[in-house]
Amino acid sequence: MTAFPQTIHFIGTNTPRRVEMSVRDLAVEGTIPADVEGAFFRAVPDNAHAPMFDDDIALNADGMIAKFDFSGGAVDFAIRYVETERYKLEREARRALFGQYRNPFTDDPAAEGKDRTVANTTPVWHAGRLFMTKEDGRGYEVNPHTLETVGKWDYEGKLRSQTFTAHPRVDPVTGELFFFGYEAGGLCDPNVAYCIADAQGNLVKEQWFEQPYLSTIHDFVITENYAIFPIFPTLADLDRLRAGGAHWAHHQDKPSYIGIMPRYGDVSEMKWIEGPVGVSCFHEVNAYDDGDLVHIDLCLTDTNAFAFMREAGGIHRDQREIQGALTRWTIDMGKDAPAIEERPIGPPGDLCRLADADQGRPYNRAWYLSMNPQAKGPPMLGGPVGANFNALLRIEPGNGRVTMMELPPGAGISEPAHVPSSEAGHGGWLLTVVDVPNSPNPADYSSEVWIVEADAVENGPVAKVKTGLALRSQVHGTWVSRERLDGSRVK
Ligand code: V55
Ligand code: FE
Repeated sequence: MTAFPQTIHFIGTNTPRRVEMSVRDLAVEGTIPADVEGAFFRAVPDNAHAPMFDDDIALNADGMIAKFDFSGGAVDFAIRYVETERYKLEREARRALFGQYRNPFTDDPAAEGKDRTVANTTPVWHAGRLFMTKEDGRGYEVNPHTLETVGKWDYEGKLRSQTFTAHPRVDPVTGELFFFGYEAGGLCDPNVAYCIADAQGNLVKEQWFEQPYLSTIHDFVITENYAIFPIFPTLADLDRLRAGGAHWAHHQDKPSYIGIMPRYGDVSEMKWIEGPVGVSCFHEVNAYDDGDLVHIDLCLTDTNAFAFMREAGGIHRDQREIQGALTRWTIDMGKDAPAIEERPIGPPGDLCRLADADQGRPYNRAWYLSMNPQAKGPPMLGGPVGANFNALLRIEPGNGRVTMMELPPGAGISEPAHVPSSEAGHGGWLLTVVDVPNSPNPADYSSEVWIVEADAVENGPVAKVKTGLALRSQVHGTWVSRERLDGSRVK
């Protein structure tokens, strides 16, 4: 085993842990609410092997699926690698064969023509199946009980797109899964596949359209009437890839766009609306219709939040200098030439969470992570961009009211999952992993799951699950109720 580079991608909460395990009956402090019955799944990039290149990044690490199972107040933990084609080849070779993030021209010849996806971004639950997803390939189905990999998911051979987003959207009323895949036809293909799977999980629609430039489309949004593709000027280039360069480079001088079409319509109805120049966004909170108006709420920044995507575009700015805001874009679809009207609605931040029932509908609260301006000392190292968030915010987008949950000094927090309550009028619960430092050594911390009342985040946790472990940072997480787990396709 060769050593891991000592960069932000492999230190702090990005320290490679590489351990598959299961632990029963974690220590619980406080009382777990009766509503919290089911599983909190997390997608954790964690390299099985040291990378081929010293400038490798956390987004290129093998996907692990982790599960906190909550049952009658007891909590069990398990974590396993997603056994992708890539993971299995490298395990056999006992070394990395796949090179730079999303650049097949940097691979070992033994990897030629093999599927490069690492399924490391979001656990997705739909129609009784659990998938691990990454936007550069198709999802992998995982057994939600054992975490064994079932295999690559292509809708029984029906899906044409070679890629599947890590951010599909489930309509809470119809149960349909709306999703897309960019670079749908292969590396640097400008086609985007827009797809719908019905509530039973059958692929019922797949249409392809061309985007105005070759951008990374990380997320999208639906409303009751529209499918909306916000795109930002972080672009791919085949010649740069052939020369061994980065997949993505941010272009500070190019505009953003919104592609908007009727959600059950034809891609020929897509309207492209130009947005502000140079901005970036990875996650939209939500969108909804309000007569002819369409409101889209985004975690917007004035440049790309990932240093490696900025640097590939020649943009050299310190992580702490990046500006942004939770931002509302409003479009009047009643106009012949609709334009984007922009206003800030909350502090900067990312890794947002919406109650599932509010998806695509008017809503009055959401949660996301931010930096507490009062926190003393630097943020905890690690996480996808190299610095962890240290505050959980609850926002009421209608009136701008913001409440915050603070963390212990030096702690980092990851994206919360929302658990609805069975009690009428109760806003449910959030589950979030908090990494609490034990010593000045950035790899020495304890990972805890905090259970927080969703409408009273300022009160702090009602219970903490203490793993006694230092877990590697997740990207996204997903809550799946006991009822859904019991109804899984794979038993
Ligand atoms: C993101 C995460 C990815 C990726 C591209 O959070 C974008 C954004 C974990 O992998 O490949
Ligand atoms: Fe994401």
